[in-house]
Amino acid sequence: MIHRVLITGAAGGIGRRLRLLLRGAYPMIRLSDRVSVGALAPGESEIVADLADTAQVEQAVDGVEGIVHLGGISGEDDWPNILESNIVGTYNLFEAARRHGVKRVVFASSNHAVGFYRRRRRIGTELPVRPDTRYGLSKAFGEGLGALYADKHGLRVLAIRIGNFGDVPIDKRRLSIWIHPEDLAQLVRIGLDHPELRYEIVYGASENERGWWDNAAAFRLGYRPRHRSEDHRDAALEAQAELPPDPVGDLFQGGSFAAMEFTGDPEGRGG
Ligand code: 15L
Repeated sequence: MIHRVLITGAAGGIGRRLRLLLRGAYPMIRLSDRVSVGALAPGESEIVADLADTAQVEQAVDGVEGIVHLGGISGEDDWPNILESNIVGTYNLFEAARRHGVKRVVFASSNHAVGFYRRRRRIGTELPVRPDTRYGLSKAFGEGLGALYADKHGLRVLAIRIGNFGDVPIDKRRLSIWIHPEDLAQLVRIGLDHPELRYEIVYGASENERGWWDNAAAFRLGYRPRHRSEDHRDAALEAQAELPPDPVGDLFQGGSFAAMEFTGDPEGRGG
């Protein structure tokens, strides 16, 4: 049983929601970000830390048993920023976890690790990664790092390829990849608590009838999403009708991320 949990990136959009949803589930939750997370509730503590600074990361992980690693950049950026926040930062986090005997890490990966698969394909977690951005590539790196630390050092790791996090799916693509905050909280708790977890990649998706992902690994671990994207279909499709077509993005699962900086002809590209 995990008692002491660190959440990195706790001041971000996902972090703020998960903080509320995990409240009370673990006796001590330490919240970390580069900025303060604000007033603390009973059972919460805070440490302001920069993931690129090894000494600060060591302090942040000291004494915790589980980590929910949400910290880093959550969209495309230039290489020096991705390198520092998502590659070096995630390495520092896993390395500090090993040194401090942390038992589990739940890693916030992203659908953009596989964003260059075509929308007509249904993909599981055993295909090679097809990152659609430097950001997606950094998430693939984090998944690999998790595998290394699980296999070499016995850390238990769940990498969640989060789709689109929010209260409702906001367009057609998001009907396929949406995850409600409560469903993500359920997956995070599986990552922190499931006795048989060693290393697993799962998709962070609610029950999405139009989904592109085979989430058998999550279901095997007991995941039962409670939210259905089709319940929001009309609003999402209305919102989609207001958007201009995206000749590249509409072909690929990663959408506009795949289209960013794209050069040439999409014919024959992607997986
Ligand atoms: C992500 O990984 C991003 O963090 C988020 O901002 C969304 O853009 C999401 O993917 C998405 O694909 O909709």
